[in-house]
Amino acid sequence: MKTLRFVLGDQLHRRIASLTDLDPDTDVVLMVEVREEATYARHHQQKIVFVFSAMRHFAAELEAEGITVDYVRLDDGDNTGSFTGELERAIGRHNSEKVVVTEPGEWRVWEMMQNWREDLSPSVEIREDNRFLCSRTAFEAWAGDRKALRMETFYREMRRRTGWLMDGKEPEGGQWNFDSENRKRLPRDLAAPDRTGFPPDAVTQECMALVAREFGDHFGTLDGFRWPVTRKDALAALKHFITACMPTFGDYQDAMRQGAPFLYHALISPPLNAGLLTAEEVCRAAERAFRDGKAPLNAVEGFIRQILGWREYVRGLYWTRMPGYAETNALGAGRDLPWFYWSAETEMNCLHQCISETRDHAYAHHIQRLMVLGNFALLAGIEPRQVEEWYLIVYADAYEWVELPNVHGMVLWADGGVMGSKPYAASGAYIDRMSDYCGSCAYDVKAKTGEKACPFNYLYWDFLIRNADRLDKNPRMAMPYRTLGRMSEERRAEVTADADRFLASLRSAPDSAETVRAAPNPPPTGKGPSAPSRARKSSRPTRET
Ligand code: FAD
Ligand code: DLZ
Ligand code: SF4
Repeated sequence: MKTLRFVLGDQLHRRIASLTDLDPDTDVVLMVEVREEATYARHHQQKIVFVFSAMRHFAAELEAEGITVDYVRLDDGDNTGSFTGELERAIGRHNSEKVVVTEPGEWRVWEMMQNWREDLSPSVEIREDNRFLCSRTAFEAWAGDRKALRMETFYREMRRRTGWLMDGKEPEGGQWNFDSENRKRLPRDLAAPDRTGFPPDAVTQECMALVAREFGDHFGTLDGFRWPVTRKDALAALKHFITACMPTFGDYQDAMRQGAPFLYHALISPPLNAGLLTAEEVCRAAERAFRDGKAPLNAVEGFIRQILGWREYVRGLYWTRMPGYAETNALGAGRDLPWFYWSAETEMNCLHQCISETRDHAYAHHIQRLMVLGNFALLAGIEPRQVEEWYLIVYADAYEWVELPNVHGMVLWADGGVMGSKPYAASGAYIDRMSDYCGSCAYDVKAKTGEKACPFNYLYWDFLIRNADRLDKNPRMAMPYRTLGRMSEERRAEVTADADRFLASLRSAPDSAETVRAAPNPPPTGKGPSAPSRARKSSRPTRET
């Protein structure tokens, strides 16, 4: 039977479910570069280059094995621009009797696949994505009727299930979690390790030229592109991380330093999410480093928890709760995304640094995403949809299955506590403790009120005041609300006045044409000059607050 095996741009693994029983004599692998995928969210330029170049390399590797690949390039004159259009054309070209796909990473594409099953004449088989350590069905069984789905409970179950970092039935070292030993301040004289960058080869350079031509008005710069685009290079990046960074990963996992965007982080999320690496081999490599005495338990446990725990957990949560998950807005946040998220033009140095690094590398590490960029969006009460669209656009590793729970649940608490028992709200003191940003800031992190005070300081209390009716009964928020209760009326009024003044000064569109030119490739925002490309369709249930 002539089977058409459709592989998407984030499914680039030789043993992906849709390729397992491939017959090179009869079957054709279909891969397509389509405008719709590059623009449903106006992705960072580096993200598009990464996906296209990784797809082209993967196709070449399959061909080198003797497999027939039908690869449609973006600039192919007949390209219809969408998955559905290209699949229909390919079915006609190959007279296919059957189509095999692997389930996608986004609800949007899942809905498309359901339509293919109904509308197309060859049968369409959708296979479970075999790259994850917990299947959608296994997660649903674990979730059952639980109201709150806590990562820590899930993670322990996964440790038992895989046997990783286990000593018989007990966790290695007698504890499940070693975070009390992690998350130290970075000593000033400690130099961050070199990053293994992969200079663009000829294929990547061709993709860079294409993206500059077709998507040059998208957010982000291309010059610093150093992502691994083949499995070979992704494995080299993993090896470098395990030997050079893993031993210190836990200690400085939460640290931030001006001019050092990568520190001890793995930089593997784009290749991992695209299929160039698997979660299993990454976790096994980390565990081996511990067993061989090359990395301490606090570091290895902390790292494995990110993948076996957080990564699997957010995916399970996404598929269990979609499509309704994206629609909630538990804190009723409705402010527009400030323009500086695109231009990096803000006097708040921490935000300026994190946004500039995001623009230059399509990357920011976890704490920058959570405690600087996310914390600001939470405290300022920015509308979840606009924040989510921003995160989906700007990071090379962003796909909705992983971006949405992290932003909607972890950062914005828009799910009302499904994911986290309380919002991760913090004042400037946290950023000052974990970074050197405050030393070069126009604001004073120690000042609590007034024009020069760090905006995080009064926004934090203003957030608690604004959301008292939603949060003050939360047992995990008892302490800050007790402190707020002791605050004088005069001080509360100062907080509110500072916050109102500051929030009123935020612009959701560029101030002037001058600013537009100054901003690198400013994309249209939700309220900006041109209409937004909505990441998600409006076919969802109506918003609850
Ligand atoms: P490291 O810090 O070295 O961690 C190792 C690996 O652990 C990562 O590669 C990643 O695969 C996994 N991991 C760690 N934390 C998480 C997490 N919370 N959820 C899922 N996986 C995790 N990660 C994405 O892959 N795509 C996203 O779109 C994404 N959006 C995020 C948005 C917000 C607001 C936050 C707070 C986190 C987000 N993350 C996302 C998780 C995390 O920030 C990135 O995975 C990490 O920064 C990638 O860099 P790294 O490979 O150097 O990670
Ligand atoms: C992110 C992305 C981009 C920019 N372009 C393509 C593409 O042209 N072709 C393709 O197969 N995949 C692309 N992707 C990845 C898809 O968006 C991803 O497969 C879906 O979002 C499902 O996770
Ligand atoms: Fe950020 Fe406040 Fe520190 Fe400035 S003072 S860098 S705004 S935390």
